[in-house]
Amino acid sequence: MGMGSALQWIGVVVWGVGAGSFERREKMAKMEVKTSLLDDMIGVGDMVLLEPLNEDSFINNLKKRFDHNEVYTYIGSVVISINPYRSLPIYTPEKVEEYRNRNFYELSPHMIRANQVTHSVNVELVLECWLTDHGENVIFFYVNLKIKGELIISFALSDEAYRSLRDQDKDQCILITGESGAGKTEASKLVMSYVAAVCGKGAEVNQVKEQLLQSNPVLEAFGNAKTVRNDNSSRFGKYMDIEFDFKGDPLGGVISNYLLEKSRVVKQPRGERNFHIFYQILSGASEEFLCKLKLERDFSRYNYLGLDSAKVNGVDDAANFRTVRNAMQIVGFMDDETQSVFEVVAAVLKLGNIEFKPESRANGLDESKIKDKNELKEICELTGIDQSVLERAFSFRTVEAKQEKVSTTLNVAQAYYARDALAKNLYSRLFSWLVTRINESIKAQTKVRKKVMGVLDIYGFEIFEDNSFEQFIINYCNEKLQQIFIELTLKEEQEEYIREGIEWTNIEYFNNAIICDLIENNQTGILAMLDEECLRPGTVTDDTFLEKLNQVCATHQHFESRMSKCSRFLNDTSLPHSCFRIQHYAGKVMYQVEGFVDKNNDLLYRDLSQAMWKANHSLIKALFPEGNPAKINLKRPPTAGSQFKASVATLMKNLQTKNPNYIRCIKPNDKKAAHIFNEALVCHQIRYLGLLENVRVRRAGYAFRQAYEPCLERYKMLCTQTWPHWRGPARAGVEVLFEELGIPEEEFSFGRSKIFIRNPRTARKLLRELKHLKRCNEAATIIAAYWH
Ligand code: AD9
Ligand code: MG
Repeated sequence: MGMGSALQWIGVVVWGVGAGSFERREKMAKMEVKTSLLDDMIGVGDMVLLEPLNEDSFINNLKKRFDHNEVYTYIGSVVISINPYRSLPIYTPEKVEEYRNRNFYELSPHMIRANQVTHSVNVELVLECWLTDHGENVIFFYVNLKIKGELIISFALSDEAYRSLRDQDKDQCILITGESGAGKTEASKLVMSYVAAVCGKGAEVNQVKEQLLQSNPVLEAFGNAKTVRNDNSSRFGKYMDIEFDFKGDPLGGVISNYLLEKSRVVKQPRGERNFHIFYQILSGASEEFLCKLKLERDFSRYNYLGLDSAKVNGVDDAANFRTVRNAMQIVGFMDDETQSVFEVVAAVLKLGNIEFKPESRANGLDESKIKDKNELKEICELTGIDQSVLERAFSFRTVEAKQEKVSTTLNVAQAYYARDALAKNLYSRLFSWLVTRINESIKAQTKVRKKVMGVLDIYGFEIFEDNSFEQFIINYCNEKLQQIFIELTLKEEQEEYIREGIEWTNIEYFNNAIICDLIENNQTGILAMLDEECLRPGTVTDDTFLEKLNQVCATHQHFESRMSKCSRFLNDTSLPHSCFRIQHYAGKVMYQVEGFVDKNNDLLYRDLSQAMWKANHSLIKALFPEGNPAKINLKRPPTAGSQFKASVATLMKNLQTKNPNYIRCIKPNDKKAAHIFNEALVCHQIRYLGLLENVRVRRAGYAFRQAYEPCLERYKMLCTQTWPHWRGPARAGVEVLFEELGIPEEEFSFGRSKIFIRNPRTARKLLRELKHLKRCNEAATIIAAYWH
């Protein structure tokens, strides 16, 4: 007997028996009862299956799950994640055991302990499988992070991204969105841990993985801070490409950082802190190291460290300092580099203690003088900056134009401005340097063709009491991410049905493109007007900028201001004259216009950059290349806003070339507290994230789709007429296949180039039968070989 026919014969017979088997049907029925009981109790795992679907049932389902420690819920392949604000004892060993010996493909949803356990230090990553309802990618892995046997957190999704990356040769990106404190950064670290746990082994690969993971504590120490919304708030945007070889082993990574909130270096809102690293160094460094850095342990000695909230509950700054130093070592910082980095940190902290006093000059003007030169002297000793040059740079400003050089004296206010500008620049440039340095270590060493998985973790949408340029930039970035979500999941999905000629009733959703346009339009956008104002000759102030906004944006639906010509807001006393308000997709935010011009200009007097460039300190010198007199550039550097806009545009382009996977993080309460599920707050987030619309599109739509050729190729062995060869057009083959399988007509639609399957269960059934058949065929192969 030929091998091909043996396969076919046994395959077809077993398929027939399998499908009708009483025992199997009974098992399935039992499972379904069990699943629905479970759904009643803990809510459904996938909102697509929720009955009935409305806002109340949606929130109720999330709440049920949250109360049962189920913080992840799907909308198709989008993951909703609710911040539990505590360690999660989600999956008890008994539960795992209960499911353990079940047939993998029969249970839904189902968790089964997988065979892979990875140990790293005292942290154990246990991989477990979870069967979900979706399309081809039926199996999601959970990564359960356990410390000393106790489950700390569990995470799904990245498996789908990782496997499509490995198996379908498609670059992936994981977009993590949600407001400040919703859990984005934690999620992004779990994705990275997951990837590290599942892919490749061996010393070289392990080093790459370890370095990728250890870049996190370093960047968090320098780029995160306590805010009123989040004790570990990211104050920069981060996008990391993890690169893999053809086997799916990691080769390295590249990190891009987006605009650090540098104003925090010199001033923090009430109840907030400066960047973690300052507190870590003062708490965790040895006496000897502090002495070397000319620092004192006492936080209150430093003007740049806000007084009222220096200690954060549950945060051990000293221990974190050791973690950061250790991480720097693993990432590959040499000892002298680490030393230089901390010298810069110390210098920044000490700069804040330099104070100025006015001194009258003969011409009647006040000139600023340093009150006590001790701090200045120590900074200069620490950093190799020439003391007299720095002192002069705090008293005079030189303006160079073509052939001329004009020196003017600084008054006290200007001297403070110069000091703070220097501190902010030193720190933010140090931060960018750290990213570059980490990239040097983690970049892929080989030039083989790579596949990429991008992970985006930005600062979340923010509304504070006082919102300034920084919040404006952060919220703009969030608008752009919402826009890409809309484009790819709500708009694109619906447009595909229309393109494919599938009957479709449009589902309405709010498209925030209009708000993005208000901010970024090249002619009339707020950023363009801010730039125009900054570059305009004559007296430019925040008020003239606001006037300009009022002229241009007055009639825009999402812009509000009391000075605008539009009378809508003239009597709105909640809106002061010095503010404008934007109705963002996630809520209304009132921005204080004060500081916009200045922060956008981001001026550093040339005398200061030259003083830095002259420093006998290779790191500081490298941070201020424009201070080199030989490279004087009279052109204005691009403004902060335009740089940010350009880098966000590049990021969006990059993301659009990849297959997106979403984690939509939700904050359950405003108290940073466990167990509290504030329905109103969750409802607000669900609305602005467009999650209900997301489910509606998924439900009215088709869970699974595939072009005719690959679909036929994949499933043809399930049908006697299409196996082993189908001679006609692929579409006709799929028609025959579906008819023979007895799939009800309402379950699928034939598009122009693809088959669309409505119910995930149908897609799953196909796959289940295929797997079943394949297993039988393996048996057949063995039997056939035996008979020969
Ligand atoms: V921001 O936009 O950077 O201000 P994120 O990044 O969204 O914000 P983050 O991940 O930092 O929030 O989470 C805030 C805090 O919530 C963390 O410090 C944890 O204490 C807590 N958290 C978040 N996710 C989890 C989780 N999956 N399990 C337990 C969590 N705690
Ligand atoms: Mg964060």
